[in-house]
Amino acid sequence: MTPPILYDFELSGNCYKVRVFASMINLGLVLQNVEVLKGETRTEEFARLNPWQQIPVLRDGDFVVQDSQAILTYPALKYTPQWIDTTPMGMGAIVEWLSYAAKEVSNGPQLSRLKFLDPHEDIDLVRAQAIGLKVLRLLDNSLASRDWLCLGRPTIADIAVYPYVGLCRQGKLPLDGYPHIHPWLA
Ligand SMILES: N[C@@H](CCC(=O)N[C@@H](CS)C(=O)NCC(=O)O)C(=O)O
Repeated sequence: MTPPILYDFELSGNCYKVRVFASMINLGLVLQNVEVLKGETRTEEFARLNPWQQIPVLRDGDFVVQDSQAILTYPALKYTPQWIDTTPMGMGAIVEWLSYAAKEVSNGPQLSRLKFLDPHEDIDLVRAQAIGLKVLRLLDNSLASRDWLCLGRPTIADIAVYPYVGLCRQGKLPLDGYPHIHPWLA
């Protein structure tokens, strides 16, 4: 089997979601480095691959999928259905967290970290950190009564939320005072 290609950038937490999931399910990936900071997502060639001009992008043969949440669903359904759920309630529970990863976790911990990685980014740090604090508080509350985000087992919901929460100290969002997040991250 020819391994799928991940258009990847090492510092990107969204790419990290895909790499960490692939490693957990033993899915080999060919990593194609895209130098985001040098503008390689802004080329016409890259726009033909992903009109949104963002990484990560996964190519598996002729099939191309972009957006880290969408990418996680693809190998989960194809190879490891125990990491996803196709019942109406199970899918609803997972997609709820995927959406939260794509909006609140992105607008909070992801943007806070990006502002410290690249101070020239036009990011409202006060707003991003306020959202980040809310994300950490709600996540800690959710994990107070359970080991995994939903369905009582690890799913792609956990993988989607994990990277930017694990890296949130880089956005000056300390993890002290969130006792339930630590064992989940570990
Ligand atoms: N919703 C997308 C967001 C992807 C995203 O934010 N990608 C960033 C890197 S983490 C990117 O490609 N930035 C380059 C740009 O926007 O020019 C996902 O979850 O994959």
